[in-house]
Amino acid sequence: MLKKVLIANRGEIALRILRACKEMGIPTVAVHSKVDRDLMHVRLADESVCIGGNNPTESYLNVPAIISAAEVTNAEGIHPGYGFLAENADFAEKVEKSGFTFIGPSADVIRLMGNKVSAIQAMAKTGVPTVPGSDGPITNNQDKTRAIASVIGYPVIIKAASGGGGRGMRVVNHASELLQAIALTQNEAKTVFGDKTVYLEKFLTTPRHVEVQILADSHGNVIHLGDRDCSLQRRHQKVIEEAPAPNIDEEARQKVFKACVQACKDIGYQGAGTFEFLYQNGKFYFIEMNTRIQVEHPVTEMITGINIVKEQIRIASGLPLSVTQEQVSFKGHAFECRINAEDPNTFIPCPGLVKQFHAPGGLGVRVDSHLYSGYRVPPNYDSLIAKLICHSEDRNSALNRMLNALDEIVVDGIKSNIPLHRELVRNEGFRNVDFNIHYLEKIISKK
Ligand code: MV4
Repeated sequence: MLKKVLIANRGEIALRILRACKEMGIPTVAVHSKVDRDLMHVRLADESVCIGGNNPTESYLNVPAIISAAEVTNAEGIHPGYGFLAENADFAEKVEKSGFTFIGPSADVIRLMGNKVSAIQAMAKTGVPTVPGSDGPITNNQDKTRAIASVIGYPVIIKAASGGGGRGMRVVNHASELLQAIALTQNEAKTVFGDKTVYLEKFLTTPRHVEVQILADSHGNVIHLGDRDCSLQRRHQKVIEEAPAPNIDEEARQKVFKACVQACKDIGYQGAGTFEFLYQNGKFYFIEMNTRIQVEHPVTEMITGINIVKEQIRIASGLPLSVTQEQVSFKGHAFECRINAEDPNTFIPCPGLVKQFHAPGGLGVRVDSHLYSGYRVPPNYDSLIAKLICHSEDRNSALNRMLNALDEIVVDGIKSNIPLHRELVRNEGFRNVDFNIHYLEKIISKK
């Protein structure tokens, strides 16, 4: 087992990782920016190092500072959490070259998945269903590009190979707009990512976002932990997630689980990973793979009883997964509400002093949060302050449990999106699983 783990992140996920380490008896190192010295996990860690200023580039993105902190504290593993350096292949490589263990997949696999064109090609090759598209980068051959789009049929979507998570995309409704849209997306991609490569896909108009969690160890064992629905989102920020994804065609689902497991074996995946799909008319279409622990992993933990962060640490330590696929069972239904420090109507971030924090409780209620009464939410980072997770035997009772928990929770002193969650959990379309990726933005625009 890793002898000491450095947590290269902040907020709730840093605390989540710290808790896993403590349960496993692994000493921890917290690294933090100046303003983050009062974070909950910094207080609880065995050691802490201030690695720089409040701007993320000076601290949580500061690779030499993080590696130096690992050196002076004699850490063995480095957990990147999500965001920041979590999917930075160069960071993973530098961590390993400096003699530490990156808690995540190899730099090569991160790189393969970071380029969306190579990711899709790798997936298509192993039998994961993909979106009909250009099967590679768009070339300079404009006649060929026009032909591809017209065979696929409009609308199509142009995406940057170095994009992902909703950055660098453009929908094209008519052939007359195709070439200009490609040129615009290429220019933006060049500016934002330093890579003008773009590709083309059929644009699915009303899909749901369904993703599959997998775990793969260094002994060739690969398992899936089922799926999650993350369709309720605004501007590519997820707001409520659930597991399992409701109303999914069971045959298509089992087939896609198998394909994801096989894909991990074929590409030599190691660690926790998520396959992102669009799901429409009973079919799955792969769009991207995430090579990190995800914000919404707790809903999967609640229905499987498997501690995904502990499995990540076991895998990085060279140990086998603690369970086989046959030992994984799915029980009940779970939701996660992302509580953000923001205005519930305008979505403008609202950092500041949390005068009072009260966490809800009871059977099947989980709160992943670094908040405490008297904590000041700094303005420098993302506005996620708590994840409220409720589990129960079925979807409806889990929603009712969430309603209670949302009534109990108190975050005083700053604005939060708790009022929005109270509304969403009562929303008829949401309760009836009558939604897609556009549903939340439609609700908001009607208010
Ligand atoms: C799409 C799509 C429709 N058709 N691709 C947005 C984020 C990035 N991960 C991929 N995205 C999309 N790709 C095709 N071929 C619609 C989206 C999309 C979306 C996807 C998942 C969750 C929310 C979304 C919101 C808007 C658009």
